Amino acid sequence: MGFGNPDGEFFIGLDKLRAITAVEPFELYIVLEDFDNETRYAKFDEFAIGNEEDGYALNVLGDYTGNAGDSLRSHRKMKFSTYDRDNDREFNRNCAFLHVGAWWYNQCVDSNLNGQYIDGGKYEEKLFARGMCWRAWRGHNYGYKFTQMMIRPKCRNFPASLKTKNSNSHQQSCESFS
Ligand SMILES: [Ca+2]
Repeated sequence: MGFGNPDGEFFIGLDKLRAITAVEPFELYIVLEDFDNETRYAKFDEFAIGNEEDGYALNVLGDYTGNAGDSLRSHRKMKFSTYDRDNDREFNRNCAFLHVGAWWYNQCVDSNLNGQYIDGGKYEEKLFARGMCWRAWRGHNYGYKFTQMMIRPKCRNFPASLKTKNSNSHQQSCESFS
């Protein structure tokens, strides 16, 4: 079950995300908007997470393209951590508690898109990566005004206008789905 409002603050829920991404190959498209109204994106040409037993790990993360930088790569293969379920690789700390948001933490954080909304974006250094953080663009001490993670099947036949120039790069993995 997801929670929130699909037009506003919304999270689809890990069970549903797992069920969807297990069926066929998916792409992940992340949009970030800062408080200067600049928008950047990060696209990953494959995306899938594990099941509950596997801690909903970020198992599949394909090639990156975009202009926001890749702040998800270091979280690959990590299980999902919440404030009450510490699956990260920080021995003495709980990353989800520390950074106030559930995520696929490693040691801990290049991104934290479930972090706090912080008006104006910039925050004190001691609040390190507590906002909706995507390090590769605006660093650890900035929370974006808007973030969105979108997925879509990568192997179906979309209208030409929706296709990207890289859509044939993984043709082989798509053969059984096209
Ligand atoms: Ca820990």
